[in-house]
Amino acid sequence: MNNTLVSIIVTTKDSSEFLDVCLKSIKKQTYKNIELIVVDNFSTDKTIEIAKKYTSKVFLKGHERSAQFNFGVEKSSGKFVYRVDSDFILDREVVQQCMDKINENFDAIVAHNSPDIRAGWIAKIRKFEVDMYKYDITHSAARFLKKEVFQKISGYNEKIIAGEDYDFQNKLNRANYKTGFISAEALHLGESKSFLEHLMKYYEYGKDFVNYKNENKEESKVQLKFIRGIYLKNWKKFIFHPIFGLGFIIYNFFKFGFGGLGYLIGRIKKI
Ligand SMILES: Nc1nc2c(ncn2[C@@H]2O[C@H](COP(=O)(O)OP(=O)(O)OP(=O)(O)O)[C@@H](O)[C@H]2O)c(=O)[nH]1
Ligand SMILES: [Mg+2]
Repeated sequence: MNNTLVSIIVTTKDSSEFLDVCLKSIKKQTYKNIELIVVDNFSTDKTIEIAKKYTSKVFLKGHERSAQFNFGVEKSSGKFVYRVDSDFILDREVVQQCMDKINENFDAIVAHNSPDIRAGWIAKIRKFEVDMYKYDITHSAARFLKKEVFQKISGYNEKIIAGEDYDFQNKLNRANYKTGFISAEALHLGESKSFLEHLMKYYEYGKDFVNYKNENKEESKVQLKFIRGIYLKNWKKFIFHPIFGLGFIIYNFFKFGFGGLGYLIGRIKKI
């Protein structure tokens, strides 16, 4: 049990900007019994070339992250599976901590992803927000879990692109699986550098949120709330960092505006 094989599956699409450092951080894990699988959505950049430097298990498969990860799990040999995005750098202890935690009788584990603030001021505001979600099950999603559990809940819903991680965690919760948290983190390098680019991403995600909402009617009321309980719980953060606090509130109006517009268009298209 202490040296069980862990399958790490990285889904990619034109990911050459960060893939090399991502895969390097997987190779540098203190836990060594790792099978690395890359499932690529027909990239036209150097993604495949980079991936092949680190593993021979590189597959081509569409059409988006959820379907690609499910496919990767089918190809895996590990007892545990771990979904790592191609723009993450893992702390060296992440896999070891996941293993230690899962052996304490958990089924799935959350390693917090924190925005890389070197990307710019939007990433700084995002970090102010996202770090409030560390250890909070409502706004987190497990990516490391027992393969058997992954299969029992039928993996990721392939119809969902935005909010697929929330959907997945909600399925785990409904089936009464136990989710634990670790302190080690993943650094999310792929933060938006321009505000407009970021808002357009939410506009696009908004269009797809119809699918997440349909599957998660109750949970979405809390998970997509404009003013979240977790902000109130972290009120001191807003007092001690007033500029970030105010920046976050303004940013949130824009995010919900663009996301909401996308959502309305998505709904109209569905009708
Ligand atoms: N955009 C996109 N990403 C894909 C696709 N297939 C796999 N991925 C991977 O899905 C993961 C997440 O994609 P990102 O574009 O980084 O999106 P994200 O980080 O979830 O978005 P934010 O958290 O909102 O910044 C990355 O590992 C991508 O390489 C695809 O077809 N399109
Ligand atoms: Mg990303």
